[in-house]
Amino acid sequence: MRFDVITLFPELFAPFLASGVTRRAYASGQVAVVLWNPRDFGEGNYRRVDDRPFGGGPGMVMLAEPLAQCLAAVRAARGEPEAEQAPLLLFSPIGQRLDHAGVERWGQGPGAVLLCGRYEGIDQRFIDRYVDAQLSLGDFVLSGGELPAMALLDAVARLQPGVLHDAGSHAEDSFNPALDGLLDCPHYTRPEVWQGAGVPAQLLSGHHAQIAEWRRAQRVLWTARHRPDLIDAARAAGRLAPADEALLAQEQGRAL
Ligand code: 9WO
Repeated sequence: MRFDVITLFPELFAPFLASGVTRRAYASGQVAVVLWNPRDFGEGNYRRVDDRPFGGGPGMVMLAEPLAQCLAAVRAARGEPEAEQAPLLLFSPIGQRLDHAGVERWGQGPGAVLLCGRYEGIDQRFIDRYVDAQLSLGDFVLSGGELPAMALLDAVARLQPGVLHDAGSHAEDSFNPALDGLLDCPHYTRPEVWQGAGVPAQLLSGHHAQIAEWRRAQRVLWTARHRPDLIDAARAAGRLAPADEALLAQEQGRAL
């Protein structure tokens, strides 16, 4: 699939696209990323992309016209028939919260066009006319939409076949509803004792069934403690086994 990213700071993406387990997905075009700078479509000799807000106030607002021209160039390059156009996504705190289901939704099919805002924001008329969905990472404000765009790209890229070293790896991720929507279990590596702290004996036992049972119990108990909402969702979806319920009942008895 293909993502076109509209950003005044395309250089922020270079080290991100060239690093980590996802690098090959971008380099091979498995997740193709094409960067576009609205400044290339800016107004006048200074290639202006922003202006002062009507009504006054601090800061600058991104001009609609350079964004519209940039988007037209993106649409032409993608060459999609109008009915099959990839969605234009804007990252903003007023958007719908991005979660695993959203990553799967936006990371399928043709991909998407990602618009990264800067300054105080974007002329609302451009948003009303062209933006298909607004996505939020949470209730906080950034200085630009680039980090959320990279977050979506990263989450999409690691779901692609062959990106993670071992094929089972992301099947076991937290928030993968195909599994059970529970949090991951804690991880340990060498040394066996670090600053006086040991490693759970089950992990050192070499008994695969015992290890799997311990990990499942940890996932259930950690999720119950840290994200009880996810336990409720897992139960509602029928993803908790009788053994999980027994464990939770036992833990609740201990807490009372
Ligand atoms: C900022 C903002 C703040 C309160 C209510 C609505 C808002 N919209 C925006 C906005 O679209 N800002 C643009 C993108 C321009 C300034 C930097 N931008 C931004 C995106 N800041 N923070 C985000 C963001 C995106 C996704 N998840 C969390 C924060």
